[in-house]
Amino acid sequence: MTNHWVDIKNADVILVMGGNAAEAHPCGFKWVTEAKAHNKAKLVVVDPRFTRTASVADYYVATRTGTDIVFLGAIANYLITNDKIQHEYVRNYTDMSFIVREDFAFEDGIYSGYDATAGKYTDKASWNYEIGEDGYAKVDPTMQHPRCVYQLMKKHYARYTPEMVQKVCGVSPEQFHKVAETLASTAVPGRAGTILYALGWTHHSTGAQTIRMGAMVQLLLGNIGIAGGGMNALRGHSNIQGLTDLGLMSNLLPGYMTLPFDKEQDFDAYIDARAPKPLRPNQLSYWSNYKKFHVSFMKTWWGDAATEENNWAFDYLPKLDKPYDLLQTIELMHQGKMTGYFCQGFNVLASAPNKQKVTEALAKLKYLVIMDPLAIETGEFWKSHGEFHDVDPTKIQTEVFRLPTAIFAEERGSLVSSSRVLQWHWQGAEPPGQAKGDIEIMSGLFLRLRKMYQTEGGKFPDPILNLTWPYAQPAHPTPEELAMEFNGKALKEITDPKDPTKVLLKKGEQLASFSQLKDDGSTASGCWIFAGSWTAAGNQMGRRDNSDPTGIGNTLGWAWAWPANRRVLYNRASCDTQGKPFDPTRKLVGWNGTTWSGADVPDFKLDEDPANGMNPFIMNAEGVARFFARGQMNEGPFPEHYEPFENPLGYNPMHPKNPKATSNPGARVFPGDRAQMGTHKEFPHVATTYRLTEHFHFWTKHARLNAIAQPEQFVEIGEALAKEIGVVAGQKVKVSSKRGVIVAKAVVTKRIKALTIDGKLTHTVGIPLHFGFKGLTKPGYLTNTLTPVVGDGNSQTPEFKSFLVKVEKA
Ligand SMILES: Nc1nc2c(c(=O)[nH]1)N[C@H]1C(S)=C(S)[C@@H](COP(=O)(O)OP(=O)(O)OC[C@H]3O[C@@H](n4cnc5c(=O)[nH]c(N)nc54)[C@H](O)[C@@H]3O)O[C@H]1N2
Ligand SMILES: Nc1nc2c(c(=O)[nH]1)N[C@H]1C(S)=C(S)[C@@H](COP(=O)(O)OP(=O)(O)OC[C@H]3O[C@@H](n4cnc5c(=O)[nH]c(N)nc54)[C@H](O)[C@@H]3O)O[C@H]1N2
Ligand SMILES: [Mo]
Repeated sequence: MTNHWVDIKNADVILVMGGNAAEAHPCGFKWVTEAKAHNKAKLVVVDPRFTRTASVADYYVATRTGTDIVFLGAIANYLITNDKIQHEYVRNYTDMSFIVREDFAFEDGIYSGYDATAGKYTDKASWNYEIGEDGYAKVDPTMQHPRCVYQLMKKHYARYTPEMVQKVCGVSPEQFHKVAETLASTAVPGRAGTILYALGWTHHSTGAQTIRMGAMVQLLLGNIGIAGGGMNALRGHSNIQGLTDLGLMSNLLPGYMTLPFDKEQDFDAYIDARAPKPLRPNQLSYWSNYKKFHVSFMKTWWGDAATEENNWAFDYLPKLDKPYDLLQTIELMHQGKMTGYFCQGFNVLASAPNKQKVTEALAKLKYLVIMDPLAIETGEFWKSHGEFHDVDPTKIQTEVFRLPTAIFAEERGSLVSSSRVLQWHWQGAEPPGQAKGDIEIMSGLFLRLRKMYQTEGGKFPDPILNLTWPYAQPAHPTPEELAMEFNGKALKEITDPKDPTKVLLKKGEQLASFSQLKDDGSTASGCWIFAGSWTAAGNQMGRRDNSDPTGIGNTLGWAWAWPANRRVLYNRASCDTQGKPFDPTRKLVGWNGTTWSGADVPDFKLDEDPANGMNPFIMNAEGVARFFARGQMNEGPFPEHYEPFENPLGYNPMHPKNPKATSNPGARVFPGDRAQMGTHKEFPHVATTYRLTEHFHFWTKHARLNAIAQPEQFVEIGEALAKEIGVVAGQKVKVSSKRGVIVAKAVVTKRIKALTIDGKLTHTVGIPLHFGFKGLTKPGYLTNTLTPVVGDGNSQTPEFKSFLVKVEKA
């Protein structure tokens, strides 16, 4: 979240689109209720299903899955053509005035740099600003230049009309206008609007661009960086925010640093590529400090073995030939290229797309290790529960090891919430039986591996042998020791550069903030954005002071938020160029003539005089927010609508004559998976998968009360479809896709309506994801028996929310 849960109460308009907060985030949703009760906020919900969130909305619109870029693109068009934009904000704080290169082009769904034979983008150089000889991007403050971002964007979204929304999404122009007008009411400085989203936006082959499109709408309205505004991703597992913060993705290092690619063998070039110089005069470009974050991280992992002479052990880092995301991993496993697989807190058989492929892949492993408190489906994948497919268990050689682990309530430590708040929690119970904590298991593995390298050698033992392991009991590192290591400390005495007699940090002292990090090896920090969470004053995550002097809800004494305990990112943008809050009644920060201060930690240098012209988006080299993604996105600088890989029409209604632009040209599909895509002729119904409040994924079916509340798999179908296939509520239906078949009870509902898409009546089918063959619910099929394997163009998140099936009476 750019903002945080409590801040939702400050909104005048709340758009929930691409998520179902009332059911998947029921506790956080109370802040929507607060905004409605105390602020007369309007709640707008856009979802293919009438959910419990929709049931309390002021306005609900049913739409087709996978088409939100059309809806939001049309909102952008509406705001621009009806002049409903926050002018001062857009002019000063975005790239609207930046001039784009002459060779940039867009035609019939495809951008410049596309290789038609290869079917992909091979040259993204034209997706950039025009850079002058001084190294700065060229701008036209009048925004009249035909190639400035404003003019290009206006032209790009002119095609996104209410009529197009009707054709593609199945939403009438009246419904569209009602949503557009409600959102547009927040374009004035005195009104705030927020967007809450989750998987209905991410689980698509165009997920990342859908989120960008939402952010673009928020920028036009001046809703980023203000109280009651923002782009708010409602995250999933309780600590999934912490997972990405700590870099537990195959291409990341902690604090959103990135691993080098294999063509990046040179350390200085690796750093330079990630530490951009400012693209406009007087801008900060905060990532230019990358080397400080990186060297401090390397000192944490490799201590004295990371020296200036060996480029801080740069050679120890793996260099990526390609991303090793989930879909890639399963593909390699399926090709028989993997020996072993660790499933730690992950039920891959249930949660990854195309269960048949996952089963075949796991069957090719030599060993599979499950670290989980429960006996999960993945550990018994060989039992072949499918009635329609699966593998022959007598031919499987995979050895499965089960290591029973503790669960979070049986451990102490910190969890990072969607609000970026690191909150310390205490142990509630002892783990049962032989269960051990994850830290203990991983430490045991590491110590044994290190011993093997010590005694037997190995190809490249240095990274293992030199890894720091500074814990009092090596087999039992404590959560406190790890938390202090993530925060970081001074490795030498650090003095004030302006006054060397002044000692800022003693040797060994915990860092107070990431502004103290150095690139000369004198500081260590395991995760630079966490610096400040455990300082010399102790554990900041354990703080429980909920005082809120201004009433705006920031509670700066409650736990600790990254970065720097800031609760609203980009909060400098809540003020005009002179540093005066746009809305004094919702003041976050302001300039008082000598310093920035307010109800939040300013997202700015505290003594930065606004007269110097530094802009609020300090993480971007241009200092402003981007409508035009330069090289950053894989399918082009402006979000464009592409159909889901399985779609009910067989063409893209925005580019009906260009098959290359039917689905996202930037998405990745492996050849074997492409052959497993179905067409609307065989599979005429659109399917989407989702959560129920009564279950948490695949675990709570092991708990009796939850199993009683929702005892067995069902499929939701609309009344029109039920009539068409001759099914009444409670009867069984067979749902097939190109990948497999499930059988479940039909719930016939008014909550899902058939939509008319480009003249064609289209039915949507809703399938909850929680059921399987382990636990106390009625044994049944895994929902992911049906889903296709295709990753979003940037994140490689699977397209779980839009694919094709055929529903029949069983
Ligand atoms: N009770 C419960 N709560 C949970 C979880 C759980 O298992 N159970 N899981 C947690 C996790 S890990 C996560 S990631 C979050 C997920 O939180 P959500 O994303 O809110 O959960 P889903 O139920 O998958 O809801 C997605 C919603 O998006 C809608 N949708 C599908 N496609 C589209 C589309 O193209 N456009 C729009 N506008 N809407 C679409 C669906 O109809 C559905 O209502 O929930 C978390 N909270
Ligand atoms: N079709 C479809 N598929 C989906 C989705 C969808 O919407 N539709 N949603 C996707 C999303 S957003 C998510 S997040 C995934 C969820 O997929 P998974 O993460 O695979 O599902 P969970 O059941 O949450 O698995 C987590 C496991 O961690 C175990 N666990 C709990 N605490 C601990 C602990 O302290 N240590 C260890 N080692 N284990 C622990 C639990 O018992 C559980 O088995 O599913 C994805 N798959
Ligand atoms: Mo999730």
